[in-house]
Amino acid sequence: MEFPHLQKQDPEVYELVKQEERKQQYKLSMIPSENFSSPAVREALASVFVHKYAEGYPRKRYYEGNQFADNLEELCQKRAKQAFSLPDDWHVNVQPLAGANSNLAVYNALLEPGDTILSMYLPDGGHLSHGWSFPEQDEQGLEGQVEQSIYLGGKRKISIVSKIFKVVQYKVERDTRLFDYDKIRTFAGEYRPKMIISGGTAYPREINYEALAAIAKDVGAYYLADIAHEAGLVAAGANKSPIGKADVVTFTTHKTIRGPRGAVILCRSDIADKIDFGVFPGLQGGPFEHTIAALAVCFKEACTPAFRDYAFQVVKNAQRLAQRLMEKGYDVVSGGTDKHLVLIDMRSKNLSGRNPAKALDQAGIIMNRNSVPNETGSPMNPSGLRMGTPTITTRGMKEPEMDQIAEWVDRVVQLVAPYCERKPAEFEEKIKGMPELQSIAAEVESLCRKYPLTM
Ligand code: DSN
Repeated sequence: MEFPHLQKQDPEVYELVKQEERKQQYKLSMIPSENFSSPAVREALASVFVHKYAEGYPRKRYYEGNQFADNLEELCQKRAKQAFSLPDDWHVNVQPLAGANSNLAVYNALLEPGDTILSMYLPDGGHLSHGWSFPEQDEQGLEGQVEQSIYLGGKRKISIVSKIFKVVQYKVERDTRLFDYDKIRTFAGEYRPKMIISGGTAYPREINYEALAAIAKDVGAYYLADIAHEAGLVAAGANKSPIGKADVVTFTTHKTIRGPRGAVILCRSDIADKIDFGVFPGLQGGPFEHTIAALAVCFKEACTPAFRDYAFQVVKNAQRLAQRLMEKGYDVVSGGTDKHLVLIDMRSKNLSGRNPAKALDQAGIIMNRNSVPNETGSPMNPSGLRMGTPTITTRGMKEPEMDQIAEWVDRVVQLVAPYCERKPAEFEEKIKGMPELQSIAAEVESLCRKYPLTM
């Protein structure tokens, strides 16, 4: 994209934009929650809709001058319905500003302070916006501080959700690192939540939506399926859909669905008024109509055969990557993936996630350190490495490139493993300018040049 006005008026910001652009173009971005949106999405995002205040909902706004914003928001809702094949008795709200807001709005709409939420344990791959509190001090790590299958919350409330509600969290099983739905049923019976939540950031397997919906029904709870990570895969049919099973579905719009940063709530029509009120005026002010413009473009793209092929390839690529890494002796959590992400427990290599992730960045491969099931580390130094295929698949990469990436990951890890015991600053000093890492970075750059991004 050209930025002639920015370049002239503010060269400092312009240069930072260009630096970020170069990084995205010539490094492999493999954070699973990221993606590259199309130029059309970004043009809509930069449009004059950024100037318009539109508090309220289409045809029911608080300010005048919203004729086009109304048409736009209705178009966006219509396209969202198409993209997710929503039944007639489901409703769409495209106004949440971000994923955490969309979840807060749902709690605001359907719960009372002090109610119990049953959600996924954060270190097993849940999400902060589903509630999180630490048992004691986070620096001490979690091992030995929590029960094996259920977490009743700790004294140190990290997320506002844990301050407002009582949050109980189900964990994955120690051996399989998968959910045991019978245990979740037992916990639901015991703790009687008002809401059960599924979804998160690092659970590599599909969720059994039918099972959780049945459990929620039995205990009289709402079931919220947060599909922020999988939304694009669900829209394309590459992952199963919770629509029609859960009562409410939330998702962010910049991950696998490849739109602008934002969020959407889908829900049964009978709770639509509560949900809308929970968003505005319950939580937010004016919606970002420029984001809604970009979202409308994203949903149109998501209905194309090309997007469907893309989503299926995202999964194939992640599965290939997981397979190759397992062949190299890495402990891939749950033995593979059904989705766009691969989670490795680095303890099998006597490593943690932090320093290998730093070294991979030097080699042009951006992944993130992450907690894993049975975590013994701390939030700043967890035991896992998380990687995803959405952005590299957007570039057009397929299975042969996944083989190459697995090779590079392994080369980098082997190269720096002898130094990984060092303190972060010493480690970074040691790897700075390491010729072998630079040489891999050059190989990565030439692969990226073969699969350029449309900037
Ligand atoms: N921060 C996102 C992720 O990386 O998964 C979730 O909010």
